[in-house]
Amino acid sequence: MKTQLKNIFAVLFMALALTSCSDSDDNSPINELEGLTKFQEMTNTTHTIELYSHAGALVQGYNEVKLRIKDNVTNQYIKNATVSWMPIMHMTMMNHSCPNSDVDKIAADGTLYEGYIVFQMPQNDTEYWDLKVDYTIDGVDYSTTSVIDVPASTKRTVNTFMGSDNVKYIVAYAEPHHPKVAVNDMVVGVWKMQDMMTFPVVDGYTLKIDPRMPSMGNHTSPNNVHATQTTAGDLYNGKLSLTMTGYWKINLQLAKPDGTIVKGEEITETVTASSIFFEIEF
Ligand SMILES: [Cu+2]
Repeated sequence: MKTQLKNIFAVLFMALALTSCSDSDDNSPINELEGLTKFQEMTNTTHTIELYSHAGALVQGYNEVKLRIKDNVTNQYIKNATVSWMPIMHMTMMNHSCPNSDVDKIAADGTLYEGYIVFQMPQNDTEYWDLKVDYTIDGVDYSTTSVIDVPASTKRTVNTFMGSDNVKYIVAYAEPHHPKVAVNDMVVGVWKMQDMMTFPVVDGYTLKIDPRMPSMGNHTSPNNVHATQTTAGDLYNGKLSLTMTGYWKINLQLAKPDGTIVKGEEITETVTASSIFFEIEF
């Protein structure tokens, strides 16, 4: 049975390899790159780092980024590297980084590594982001740095603010990528700015959500669930209820574990929007 399945997959793989004209030089799992688009290559003398995302681009806000490391000589993808990265924004007066995760291997026998980067500001004419990727293969250290393209988002998906506790926070919208008229699984992130280069995850808070349609009497929706964290260091999970298509403003309040609101306002008859919010339109 196993052999039969293997044969079927082998045939499928060959059919795919014949119909697609590229990427035939690696023996990684067939669906590894499904839904991903390469948006950049970073090359040094020894390797080429391929950067992938669902959208095929980086955006201001939360980005799930995947990468592969190709040996420039053998054209083989490296499966045993240890990888880290450092995004830096080069501004006129200073440099700073942004919230970003560790880079982990997705599957032991695959070639992809993944993590997230939250760009809290977009590039502009004179200020830009670059990404430094450090990696170790068989005890040898390598590095490469490239300028990356981070255009401004038209909808707000990230908020940077000073809390009432004088801590500088960043909250970002990660999912749903493709919102539906439904109760959507929502993923957000909460980080603090410890210094210009260090943005750790904030643990144990609650990001309260109140989605509203400003164009329709500012109505809300039922069955929303505020975003909370299951495991320290992780992103936050909630439920985002969207009862119709269109433009929604997701009003936010960030609450400490003891319930203290450090930023954001409750929506009332007179307060129609919070000072921190996400926007979606679908
Ligand atoms: Cu900046």
